[in-house]
Amino acid sequence: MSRARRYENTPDAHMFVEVNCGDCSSNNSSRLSTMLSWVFITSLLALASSKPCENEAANNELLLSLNKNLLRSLETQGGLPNPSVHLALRISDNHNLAKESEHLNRLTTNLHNDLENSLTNRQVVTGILALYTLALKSSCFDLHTVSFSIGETSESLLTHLKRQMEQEKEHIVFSSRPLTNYYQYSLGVLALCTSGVRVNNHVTNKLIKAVEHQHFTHGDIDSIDTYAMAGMALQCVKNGGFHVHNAAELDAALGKIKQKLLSSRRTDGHIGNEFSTGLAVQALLAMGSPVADYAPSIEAIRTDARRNIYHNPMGISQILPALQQKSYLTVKNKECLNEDNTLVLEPIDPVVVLPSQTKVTLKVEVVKSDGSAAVYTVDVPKDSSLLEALEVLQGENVGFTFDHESSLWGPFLSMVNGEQARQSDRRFWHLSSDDTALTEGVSDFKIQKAQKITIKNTTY
Ligand code: B12
Repeated sequence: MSRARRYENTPDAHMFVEVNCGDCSSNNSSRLSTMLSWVFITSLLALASSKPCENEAANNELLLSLNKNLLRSLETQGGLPNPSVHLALRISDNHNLAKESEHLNRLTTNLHNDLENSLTNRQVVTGILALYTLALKSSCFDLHTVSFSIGETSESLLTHLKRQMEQEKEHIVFSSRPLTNYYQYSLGVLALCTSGVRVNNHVTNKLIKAVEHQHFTHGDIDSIDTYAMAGMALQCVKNGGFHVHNAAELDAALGKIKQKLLSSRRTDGHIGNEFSTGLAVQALLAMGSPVADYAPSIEAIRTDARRNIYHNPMGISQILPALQQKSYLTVKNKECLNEDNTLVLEPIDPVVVLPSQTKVTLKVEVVKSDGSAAVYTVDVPKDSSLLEALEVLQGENVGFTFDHESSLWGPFLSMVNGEQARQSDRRFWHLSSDDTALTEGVSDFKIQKAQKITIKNTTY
């Protein structure tokens, strides 16, 4: 049984002109057709000049197909509507306004009610509240009309978000960490700022200090996603002129973030990994970086997308704005006027994927918090997800049990062999394959070969 919620800079003005395909329909060949010797040369020239056009057409096709996949996910994903997906669809250049408006209705009813319950139960839901705010703002929804009723009191969404940020800030004062994490803290600053709310200087300062002290980690490595989100949040604060008090410190933090992102760029263009590169590009765009700083990373994202790396709607929602050279800051000035309405979903034939006949042997090692380890072996069909493999193993009644919570990214492994890795204790079940950390979770990671999966109760 799974617990928790169920989910299914103006520098945008930087136009990223990478190819010039204005001369695509060259008609030189007709004039030279009588001169046989020239035919060969002109054909070659035509081929060369059509390449940029082909590239541009292929890139546009890719964008459209990712956009459609995201739109399709609104129908295929069960559970609560996903505000991050809504945000990406709304920032996009191509729209299906009817489907987006239907999704907006689901957000303002289903997600809204779920958030109201969480707030009633005094839960800290900073990140999802911030994403909800950004999603509404991206649809030009009047945020002042949105409120939550807790007991007898009704207060606006923005008041609740500000209060959550105060709680997070107080927690940082006592333990140097927010109640949730700095990614969500940054989302909170970004959502308030893009909604035109003056962000409390103390709240911003805590983020600036965290950048200074490099407090952004993901397990035991740097969290590029968090640097990127903090970059967008602080750039918004800077653009809003909210932080005149400590302008030099704010600039220093932005400089440090930019440096971190650029120094984390791999030779293949990725900044961090495949799943942080989209946010990193968005942050560089927001911070007004020159095209050369992010062009290789956009190319890396395109290559990944063509290899179908981004099948999780969350992944697509974070790269799609970057591929269109936009960042989440766009929502600040969004007017929702004269929008395109040409995105249509062609019916697709349902594909029945039969389990592979080929079996692969998986070793599953569980390392509990006291260091004790247990190893299991299970044969599963090739291309099974890790989740499916763990289900098979659990079904064999050999002492292995597990449970998961749902999240925007899908099932998050929370309990193994009766032991919870509690986020309140800053612990989680870390996943690795043959000693290399997985970059995907249990439902996305596919078993393609025999390997040892280690699930280790780890602190972060
Ligand atoms: C903070 C964080 C964590 C924290 C979460 C706890 C906490 N309270 O801070 C910790 C360190 C525990 C963590 C763990 C993992 N994470 Co993480 N995490 C993030 C981060 C930076 C922010 C998530 C967040 O707060 N979102 C905002 C809120 C509003 O959304 P939410 O869905 O409610 O958030 C919850 C879930 O996202 C969940 N969660 C966090 N990571 C992951 C990963 C997966 C696969 C799932 C299903 C859920 C999940 O924890 C969040 C807080 O409760 C994202 C970055 C990003 N780009 O999204 C990476 C990110 C989601 N994580 C990622 C990964 C790979 C992992 C691990 C699989 C790493 C590993 N090898 O073990 C594990 C999860 C293993 C498991 N038990 O199932 C990838 C996912 C990529 C993908 N294609 O699936 C991301 C995108 C980072 C990256 N660029 O690689 N993570």
